[in-house]
Amino acid sequence: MNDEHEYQEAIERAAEVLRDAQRPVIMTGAGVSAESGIATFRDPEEGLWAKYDPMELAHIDAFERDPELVTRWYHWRFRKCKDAEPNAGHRAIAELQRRVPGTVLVTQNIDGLHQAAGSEGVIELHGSILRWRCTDTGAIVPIEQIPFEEFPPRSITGGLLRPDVVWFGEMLPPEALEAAAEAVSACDVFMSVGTSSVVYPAAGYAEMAASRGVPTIEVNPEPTPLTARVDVSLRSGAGRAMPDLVRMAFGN
Ligand code: BJW
Repeated sequence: MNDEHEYQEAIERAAEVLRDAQRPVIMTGAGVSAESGIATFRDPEEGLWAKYDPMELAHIDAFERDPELVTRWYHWRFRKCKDAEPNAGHRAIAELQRRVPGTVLVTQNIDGLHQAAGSEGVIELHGSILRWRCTDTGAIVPIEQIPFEEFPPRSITGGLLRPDVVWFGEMLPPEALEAAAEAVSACDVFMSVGTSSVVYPAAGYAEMAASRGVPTIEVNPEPTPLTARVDVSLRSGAGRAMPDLVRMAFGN
C-alpha cells in the first residue's frame, strides 16, 4: 500500500482525469470481488479445494480429463457466488456509471456481482457461472433445473453440463470481444481494477488504450505487469479506492 500521502495524491490525480471523461472503460478482475469473500485465482482455496490450483482447473483440458472434479469445483464456487453480496467497490463502479453514462464496464468476473450492485450493460468477457449449458446442444439450462446430485451433471438429453464460462484454451464469446474492443478503441480513460493483468486478451486492453495516449489508472493493492505502464497507480483494495475516487471526482 502507498503511504497515506501518496495515496491521497494519487486519488486526486485519478479524480481529475475521471472528472473530464465521457467514455471511460473500467476493466475488472477477481480482486474486485475479494472483499465479497470470493477467492481470487492467486489466493489459496479453502478446505477440500486447497490442494488444487485454480489456474489448472480453469482449463478445457482439465474438464475433458476429469469432468467430475471440475464440475464439483464449479458447483462449489457457484454456491459461493450465489450467496455473496456486492461490496463497496462494486457499488462505487455502478455509481460511476450513473455519474458518467458513457462508462463501459468490462469484467473478467463470472460471479454476477457487478449486476447485483446495479451495473448495467456489463460486458462479461469470461462468461457467467450463474448459467450452465449442455456440451452437446449448447442450450442454456436454467440453474434451478439442475439437481447437482451427480457429477458431472447431465442435461435431459444426456449431454454433460458445464458452466457457461471461458476456460484457458477456449475462445471468448465473439459479441463480448467485439463490444470490448470497440469500447477500448473509443475510450478516453482506461481503468484496470483488481486484475493481475496476466490473462489475455483482457490484459492487452490497457496497452491498446495507452498506445492512443489515453490516460490509464490501476487499482490494485499489489504491483502487476501493468503498474509501471499506467499514469496513476492506486495501491489499495477496490473497496476503499473506488468509493474514494468517485467521491473525490463527483462529490457525495
Ligand atoms: C485486489 C484486491 C482488492 C486482491 N481490490 N484488487 C497472448 C499472450 C500469452 C498467452 C495468451 C495470449 N493470448 C491468449 C493466450 C492464452 C491464454 C492466456 O492468457 N494465458 C496466460 C496465462 C499467459 N488465454 C486464453 O486461453 C484465452 N483464450 C483465448 O485467448 O482464445 C484464443 C484462442 C484459443 C484457442 C486457440 C487459439 C486462440 C481464454 C482465457 C480464459 C480465462 N479464464 C479464466 C477462468 C474463467 C472461469 C472461472 O472464473 O473459473 O478467467 S482463468 C482466470 O484468470 C479467470 C479470470 O477472469 C482471469 C484473470 O484473472 P484475474 O481476474 O486478473 O484474477 P487474479 O486472481 O489473477 O488476480 C487478482 C488480482 O486482484 C491480484 O492482482 C490481486 O493483487 C488483486 N486484488 N485483492 C483490488 N481487494
